[in-house]
Amino acid sequence: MRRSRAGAVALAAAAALAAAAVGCGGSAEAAEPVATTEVTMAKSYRFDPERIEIQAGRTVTWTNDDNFTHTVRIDGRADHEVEPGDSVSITFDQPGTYHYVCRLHRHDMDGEVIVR
Ligand SMILES: [Cu+2]
Repeated sequence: MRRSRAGAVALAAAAALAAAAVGCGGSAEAAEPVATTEVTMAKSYRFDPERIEIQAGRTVTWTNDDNFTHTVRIDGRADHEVEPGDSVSITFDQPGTYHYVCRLHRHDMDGEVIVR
């Protein structure tokens, strides 16, 4: 009896570990760049998707679906304020990796545009 109970506990622990491992894999996958030119400033201070991938010469549009003003400031470039319901479009002519933040919520909101 005691032995089988211990076995059940070990199994439960193994299952919990497996579930945790799956959770890690899921969040790493979410950080993969998404091939799109549309980024939403979604509710609760985030860019969705955070990392995108586009071809050189394409224009990316950020749309603010949140209830607060956000901004898009590509590193080394001018800041763009986006009111709720508004959007801003930026064209990327040169290949490279462009990191950007929301100037107002830089600790919560940042993203990356990878231009091929
Ligand atoms: Cu913001």
